[in-house]
Amino acid sequence: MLQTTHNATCPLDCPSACALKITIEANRLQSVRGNKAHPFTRGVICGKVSRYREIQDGPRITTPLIRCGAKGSGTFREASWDATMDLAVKKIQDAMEQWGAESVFPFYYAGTMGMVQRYAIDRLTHRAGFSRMDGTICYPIGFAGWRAGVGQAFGPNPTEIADSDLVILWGINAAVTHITMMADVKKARQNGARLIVVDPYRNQTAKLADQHLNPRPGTDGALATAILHVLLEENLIDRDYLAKYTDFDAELADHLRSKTPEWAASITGMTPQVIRAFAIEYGRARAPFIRLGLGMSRQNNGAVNVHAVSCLPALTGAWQRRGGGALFATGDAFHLNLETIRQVAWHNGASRILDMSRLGDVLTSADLSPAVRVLLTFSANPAGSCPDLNRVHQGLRREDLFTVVHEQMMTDTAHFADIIWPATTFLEQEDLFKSYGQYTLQHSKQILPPLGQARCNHDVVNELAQKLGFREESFTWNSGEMVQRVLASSDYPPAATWKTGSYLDCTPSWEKGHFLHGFPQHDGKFHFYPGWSNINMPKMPDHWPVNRRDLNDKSDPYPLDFMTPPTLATLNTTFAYLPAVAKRQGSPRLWLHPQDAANRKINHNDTVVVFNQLGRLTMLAFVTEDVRPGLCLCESNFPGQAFPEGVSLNALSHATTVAPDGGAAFHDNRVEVVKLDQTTATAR
Ligand SMILES: Nc1nc2c(c(=O)[nH]1)N[C@H]1C(S)=C(S)[C@@H](COP(=O)(O)OP(=O)(O)OC[C@H]3O[C@@H](n4cnc5c(=O)[nH]c(N)nc54)[C@H](O)[C@@H]3O)O[C@H]1N2
Ligand SMILES: Nc1nc2c(c(=O)[nH]1)N[C@H]1C(S)=C(S)[C@@H](COP(=O)(O)OP(=O)(O)OC[C@H]3O[C@@H](n4cnc5c(=O)[nH]c(N)nc54)[C@H](O)[C@@H]3O)O[C@H]1N2
Ligand code: SF4
Ligand SMILES: [Mo]
Repeated sequence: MLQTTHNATCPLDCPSACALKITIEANRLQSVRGNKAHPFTRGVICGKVSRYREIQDGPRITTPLIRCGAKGSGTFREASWDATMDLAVKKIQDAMEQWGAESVFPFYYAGTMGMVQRYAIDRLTHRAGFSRMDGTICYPIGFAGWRAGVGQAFGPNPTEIADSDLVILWGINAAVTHITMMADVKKARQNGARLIVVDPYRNQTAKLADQHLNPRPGTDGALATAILHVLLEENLIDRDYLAKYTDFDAELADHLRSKTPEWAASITGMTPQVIRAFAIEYGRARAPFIRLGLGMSRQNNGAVNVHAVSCLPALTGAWQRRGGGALFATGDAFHLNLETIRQVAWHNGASRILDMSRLGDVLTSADLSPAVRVLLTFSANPAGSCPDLNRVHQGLRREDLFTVVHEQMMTDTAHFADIIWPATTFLEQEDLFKSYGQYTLQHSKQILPPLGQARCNHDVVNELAQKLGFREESFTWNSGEMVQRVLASSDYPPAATWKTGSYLDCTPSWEKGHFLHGFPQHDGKFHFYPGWSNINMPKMPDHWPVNRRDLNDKSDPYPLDFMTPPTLATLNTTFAYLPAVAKRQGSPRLWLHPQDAANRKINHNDTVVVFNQLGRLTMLAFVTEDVRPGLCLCESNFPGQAFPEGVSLNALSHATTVAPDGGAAFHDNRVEVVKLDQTTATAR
């Protein structure tokens, strides 16, 4: 049989956005490899996507389904697209008539990062006047922190890390979440650079590092501010740079005077000596590079912490040197005009905006008027990924809520559906991709026919819109036309003319990436003064004590910090529903320090119950010194069925709105842990 090889882009919500080489034979996927010619991928991809056949040929949903058992029971019967579409249209029209268009709530995220598929539902939302969604689940906390100082989400090319003499991976578990970048870290080390990882636990990346610094979660603001103090005290600063490129002034110098390593030690749980040595090593390095992660931002004070860390290269002027500076994300470098896809101009501004991170509240609050009656979910698994998950499940169980789920797999969310529509995979649809960790714009054509009756988001949205009576032209274009229109309206050449075949290099110039012509702020300067819109936030780099641990009152009597960072085997909850992956993952394990385990008479592999005011989960104890005393965690992304409670880790995550722009503080929760047999009286 004839084999053919095609270019594609990994569609998953991962900063690497790898360029792929897809081999097919007789309309079946044979292999997925990294594109060796691509300047960032360089032929290396992760194991899970190289095994993508497990999804492509795996337990996919292939026909529309209608619920036939009790809500949430997961029993469905096969139905046709026409019948399910007509039912959905009727439910939407009824809801619009009885309660208004805002009673319909489309919920989506980045199951596919392709612009055309991901944002398709927006134009229907805007045209119909449905409730709009505030997409807070991942990015806004960190971005607010970065934007406060630097201004926009771009910076040096991450491949420049290879030229650094001190690489600092700060709150990013790159060996798991951004493996492609580790190639440049490795090159830097071969050239003699040291690698320091700043992370509350000894994660996969910390295990590879020359040094692991382990502040308590949510204390990076204190650590960074103390480093600023030492740099100033030791005169390891660049005064010319500060004057030309920043808003540094005497008041700030004064403020920093009391922020000693001793002050930070009491907050971070590190020693003053380690903090001072770190600051001096940073100040003396020729070109230190800090890669900040989203992980460190998932705290109630995350924005303040990200901003404080971003101040370090501004104080020393490290930005000016090849291999030096910092990077948080790259997405603002692309300047894509997505209006053709999203049609933001269509909404009249009157329709309300609901916060995706507070879905439990949205679905169960008696105060919301009109209540949500129809929930349409695309490319997202809120019944696994949203905080306060018991409340989300409670809402999804409502008999007066009609839920439509467009999915590839029978996820936790699909279980709660009234209708399930089969979704295509990235190999079965066309799209355009930017990235949040590198600088290439990529185009992927459809390579395989849809499996069964699967359809892409774009086509489903167009059909739904037409059946609802909307006649605008953009509901008639196909995915390929959409790609062309977005490129043309963004002043990019047509994809067919790209010399490399599937990507365009959009890396900012060296001067731009290092902000040598100024920072993208109104005054062209880096802002040590963050100018938060929320007046309760600190005026200058500092520790902001608003985390769960800082509440320290009767409303939060749980003694252990609890985090839920991702693992290598899954990408959020994608892959988690594959039997082979579930087997590889094993049971959920609670990492617990030996001291905390001993205090509770818990032994390795004991069954434990982890609980707080939001819920309880049963797991196996994993007693290890890789977490510090007072911290426990479970590496996340298990399906609900992995726990006897039938609900996943976010049963323990608070859905508190995070300042200044919203978000979910997934790594800022508190719990208590007991051995299973002692729990009945204490845990609920
Ligand atoms: N294999 C795999 N890759 C992924 C994902 C996945 O699920 N699996 N998810 C993708 C997505 S959607 C995203 S957004 C990215 C996220 O990727 P990252 O930016 O790496 O974020 P996390 O993995 O959530 O957390 C990274 C680290 O932050 C640490 N951390 C938590 N709180 C703090 C803190 O207060 N201070 C500091 N210094 N560190 C802290 C955690 O311990 C963790 O080790 O990864 C993407 N890549
Ligand atoms: N405890 C805890 N919770 C977290 C996090 C954490 O670190 N800890 N991380 C958070 C973060 S950073 C994020 S980004 C969110 C992610 O949360 P979600 O956006 O819910 O991400 P996934 O769980 O990957 O779900 C995406 C779903 O989209 C489906 N999908 C893929 N492609 C397509 C397509 O083309 N069309 C359609 N219709 N469906 C498609 C996949 O099958 C998958 O089930 O989770 C958050 N939740
Ligand atoms: S999940 Fe990330 S590392 Fe794996 S192939 Fe996709 S983009 Fe690359
Ligand atoms: Mo994310």
